[in-house]
Amino acid sequence: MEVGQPAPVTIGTTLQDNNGSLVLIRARDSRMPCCGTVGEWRVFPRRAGKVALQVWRETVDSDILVLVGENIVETRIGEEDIAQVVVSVALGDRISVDTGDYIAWYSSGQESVPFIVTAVPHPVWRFTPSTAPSVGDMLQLTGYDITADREFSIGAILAASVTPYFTNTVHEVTVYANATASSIVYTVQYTDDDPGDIASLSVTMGISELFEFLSPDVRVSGELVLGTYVLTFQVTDRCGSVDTMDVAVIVQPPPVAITSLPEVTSVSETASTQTLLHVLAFSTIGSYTCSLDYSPVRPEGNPFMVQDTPDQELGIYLQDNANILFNVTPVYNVTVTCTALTSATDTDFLLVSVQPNSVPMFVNFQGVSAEIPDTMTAGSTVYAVTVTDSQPISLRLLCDPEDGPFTVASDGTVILTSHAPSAGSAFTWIFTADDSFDSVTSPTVTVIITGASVGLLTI
Ligand SMILES: [Ca+2]
Ligand SMILES: [Ca+2]
Repeated sequence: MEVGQPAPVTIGTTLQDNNGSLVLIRARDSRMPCCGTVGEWRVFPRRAGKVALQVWRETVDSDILVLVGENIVETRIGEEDIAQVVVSVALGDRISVDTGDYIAWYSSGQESVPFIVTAVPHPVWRFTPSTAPSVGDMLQLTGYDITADREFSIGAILAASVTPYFTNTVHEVTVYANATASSIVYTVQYTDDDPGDIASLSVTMGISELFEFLSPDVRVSGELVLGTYVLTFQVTDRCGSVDTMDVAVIVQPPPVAITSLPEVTSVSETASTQTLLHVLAFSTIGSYTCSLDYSPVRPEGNPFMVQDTPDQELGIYLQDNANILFNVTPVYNVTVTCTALTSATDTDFLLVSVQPNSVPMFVNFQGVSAEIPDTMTAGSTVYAVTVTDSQPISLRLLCDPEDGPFTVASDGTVILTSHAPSAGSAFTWIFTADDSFDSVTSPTVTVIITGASVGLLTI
């Protein structure tokens, strides 16, 4: 849209003989017809020098104007009085104008914009400020006279206000359901490529029951409920150009944590009954459902399980007859995933190392040969072995020939089951100790029955 003269070169050639004057046309055709920016100035300079092309705006008092903005155009010596100068204003330098703003110009040197006297009223104010006006300066019109009814060789083309826009790059945020009122959830960012519009941008948010908008921040306003909420924002510049942005706010359950994990524990490969390996603890005490995964997997399936402990806590157990063999898998990595009633979950790990069985050991072995007097009677103790193991041991005595009258008691003592055989009889014994996991045999013991005259000898 045009304001002022669309073809200034066709307007007048007369120059005012002034220095440092500010000229303001207060006629209707020199007022901005709409909201927008000055995209182009058109001027016909008849003298070299700098001219500040300005826009002034009425304040509450229509006789007091404020300088909204200016663009400086410089005409070098040799360039003056030749042609109309068209100044295309870069986007970032455009003056934001409102309907009714006035065109004016200030020349620090001699006046360079020519005029022609009009027959119709076309009021022009002329001032000679002591210094060049700066943006924001006020101008009191009262008391100044209209210089004359004149048309000047100056005009402008208005550009539409460019649409403001949001600069946020993230459009989805997560907030925990226990976020307290007034916590900031999101901050909108926006701008306008019309620099003069930025200060006047206004942003609104659509109605939300859970969130409130205190520009530029979105805050929690009530008790949050799980779900996804789309908030719609609108940024509007002073000319009414609008941009919108949707932001999804996802309300998630407050986080939970398995505080007792990660952990390392061990269990013997001999464990054959359900064995508690670990009691789970959680950061927010409550009701949890847990599942287990494990590796390496095995054909027999998961040897571990979750169930309540006697204290009504959650425990990770080795199952009955889990049959975990150290030689097959020395360590299991158990993945524990627990979910609270809020549906918040956490996953952590329990390393279970398998302890190999300690094999029973024969200690305090009396020797690999023994002599038993033929005078010994049934019930007599004739030999003793000791076996150590952490588990209960079953001991067996293999006698050759097998009809030898010997038996081994659970404490390792060998007892005659009848009167000693006749002198010269010989036997061999082999003891077997079994912890129900591993079976160990002793060295062979050679047994000789000696006559009474020989006496009791032990080698
Ligand atoms: Ca704008
Ligand atoms: Ca053992």
